[in-house]
Amino acid sequence: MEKKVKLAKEEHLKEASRDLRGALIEELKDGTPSFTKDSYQLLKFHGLYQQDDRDKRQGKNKEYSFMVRCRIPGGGLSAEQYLVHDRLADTHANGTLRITTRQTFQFHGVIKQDLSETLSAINDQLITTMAACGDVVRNVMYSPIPDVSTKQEIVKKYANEISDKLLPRTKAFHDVWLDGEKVYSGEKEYASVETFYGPSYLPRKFKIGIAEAGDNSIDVYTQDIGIVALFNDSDQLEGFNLIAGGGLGMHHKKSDTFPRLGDHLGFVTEDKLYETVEGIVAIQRDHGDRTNRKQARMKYLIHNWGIDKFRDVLEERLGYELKPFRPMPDFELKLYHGWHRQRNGRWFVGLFVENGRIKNEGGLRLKDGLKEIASSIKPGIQLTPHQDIILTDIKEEDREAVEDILKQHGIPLPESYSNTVRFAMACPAMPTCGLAITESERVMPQIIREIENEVARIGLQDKTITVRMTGCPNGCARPYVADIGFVGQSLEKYAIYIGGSSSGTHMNTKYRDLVPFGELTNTVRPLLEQYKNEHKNGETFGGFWRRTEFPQPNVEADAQTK
Ligand code: SRM
Ligand code: SF4
Repeated sequence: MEKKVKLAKEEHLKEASRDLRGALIEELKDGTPSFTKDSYQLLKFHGLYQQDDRDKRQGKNKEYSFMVRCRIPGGGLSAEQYLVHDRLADTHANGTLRITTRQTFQFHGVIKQDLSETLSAINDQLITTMAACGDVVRNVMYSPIPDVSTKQEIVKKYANEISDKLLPRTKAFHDVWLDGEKVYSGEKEYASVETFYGPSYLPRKFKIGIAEAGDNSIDVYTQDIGIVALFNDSDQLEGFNLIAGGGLGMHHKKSDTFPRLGDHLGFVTEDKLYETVEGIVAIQRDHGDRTNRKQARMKYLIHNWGIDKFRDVLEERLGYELKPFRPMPDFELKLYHGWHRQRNGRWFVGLFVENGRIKNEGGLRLKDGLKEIASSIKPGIQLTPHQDIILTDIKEEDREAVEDILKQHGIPLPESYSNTVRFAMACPAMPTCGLAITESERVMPQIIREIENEVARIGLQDKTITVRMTGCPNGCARPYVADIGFVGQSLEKYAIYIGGSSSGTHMNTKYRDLVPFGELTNTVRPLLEQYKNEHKNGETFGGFWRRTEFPQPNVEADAQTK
C-alpha cells in the first residue's frame, strides 16, 4: 500500500489560492490593520511581509505594518526609478530605504491602507514586488561590475533572462493591488496558469545568482544555483560553471538543519544555460520536501541524494550530459568602492552604505544627498550584494558636482572608512523582523567600531577581515562565510563563528555559544592577536583559524559573564 504523505499546511494553502489570490482582495478592504494568517503566507509571494514594530509591543497588542521588497535583478535601476523609491520611503514608509543582501530595496513600516498606492507606484516604474519573496525563484543576483567590460553585459543579460522566465505567470498581483475589483471567491473551478511552477509553486524559496569568474561579491556558493560566467583572454564567453545546493538557514537546536555551500555540478555553454537552470529548479519542484518546511530547501535534497545522483537525474530529464566543471580563477570579494573609469569613458563611484540603510541621521544625510544626485546628475544606480550603492555613467564634467553634493550632505567617500567597517554587514533584525532573537543592524555600528579599534591597535588595519552579524540563525547577512560571524542565539547573546572566507569557498565554524553582547569584542580580541603574531605570509584571518586549533574557553571567566 502506498504511504500517505502529510503535506505541510502551506502546500494546501498555495494549491487552494487560485494562483496566489486567496482572500487578499476581500481582506485588503476589510478595514482592519492586518491580514489573516493564511493571507500572511500568500502576501509573501507578492513581496510583502506583515510585521509589527517590536519596540512598541504591549502584551498581545501589535502595531502592524508591512515590509515591501522589490524584485530588481542584479540591483540595477535608473535615476527615475530610484527617485520614486526615495519618495515612497517618505510618503508611505518609515523614511528610510534598505538595500538588501540580494541587491534590492525594502521599505519598512508601510500600513495596510497604503499598500495598493505603494505597489502601484512601484509598478508604474516597471518594477515589481511580485516574487521578491515566497516559494519561487527570488531576486536573481549578479556581480555588480558597472559597465567596465562586455563581461558585465553578458552576466546581466542572462540574469535578466532567468529572472523573467522564472517569474510566476499569475495575474494575481494585478488583480489584488492594481485593479482590486475582481472577486474570485464565487468561482468553483480554477485552472492554474502556472505552466512551470504549477498551483503549489516550489516547496520553498529558491535563490539564483550569476558571478563573473573571480568575483565573489554575490557569495556564489551560498545560492541554490550559483552560476559562474567563464571568459577567455579576449573576454569572450566560454560558458558557465554551475554550483548547486547552497543555502545558509539553520536552527540553533535542530542538528538536521545546517548552512551548506553548493557543490560543483558541471559546465554548460550559453545555449544550454536556461534549459539547465530550469531543469534544476524543476527537480526541486518535483522532489523537494513538501512535508516539512525546515527540510524543504534544495540544499537538503542535494545533501541527501549526493551531487552525483542529482546530476544523473538532471541529465536524464534534460536528455544531455553536462560537461565537466572547469577550473576557475580564485574568487575575491570585491566592493567597487570609490571612483572608477568605465569602458565608455564615463565614471562610476561606489559608496559605502552602513548596513544598507539609506537615511538621514545627524550630519550624514545620505538619503537627501543621493536624492539630489539622482535628480540633478541622473546617474545609473546599481545596488550591491554587500548592501552598498554604486552611481554609474557619470560624465567627466559631472564628477566635481557629485563630489560637492556628497560633501554638502556629509557623505564621506569609502576611502575614509576602515576596511573593518567597509567589509561588515548586518541584517535588519529588531524592531521589524518577526524572527529576530537579538539586535543586529542597530547594534552593529557600535560593535564594528569596537572591533575596528582593536584591529588598528593590533596593527591589522590593512587586512580584510569580514565581520557579519544576524539577529537569528537564518543567515540573512550570510554570516557563515564571514571571517567572524555573530549570530543571535538568546536574549542579547550571540554564537560566534570563526574561519570563513571572503572568497566564499569556506564556511566558518562555531567558536563560542551564548556570548553576551558586551563581551563580543573581548571574545574575539585574543583571536585577532594570535592571528597577528602567528599567521603565515599572505594567510587570511579565516584561513589561519581553519588550520589552527581554537583556544579553550576560560570557564571561570565565561561563567561570570553568562
Ligand atoms: Fe532573509 C527570512 C531579511 C537575505 C535566509 N529574511 C527573512 C525575513 C523575511 C523574516 C521573516 O521571514 O519574517 C527577514 C525580514 C527582516 C526585515 O525586517 O526586513 C529577512 N533576508 C533579509 C534581508 C533583508 C537581510 C539583509 O540584511 O538585507 C535579505 C533580503 C534579500 C532579498 O532581497 O531577497 C535577506 N535571507 C537572506 C539570505 C542571504 C541571501 O539570500 O543571499 C539568506 C541566507 C541564504 C539562504 O536563503 O539560505 C536568508 N531569511 C532567510 C531565512 C532562512 C531560510 C532557510 O533556508 O532556512 C529566513 C526564514 C525562513 O525562510 O523561514 C529568512
Ligand atoms: Fe530576521 Fe534572522 Fe534574517 Fe536577521 S537573520 S533578518 S533576525 S530572519
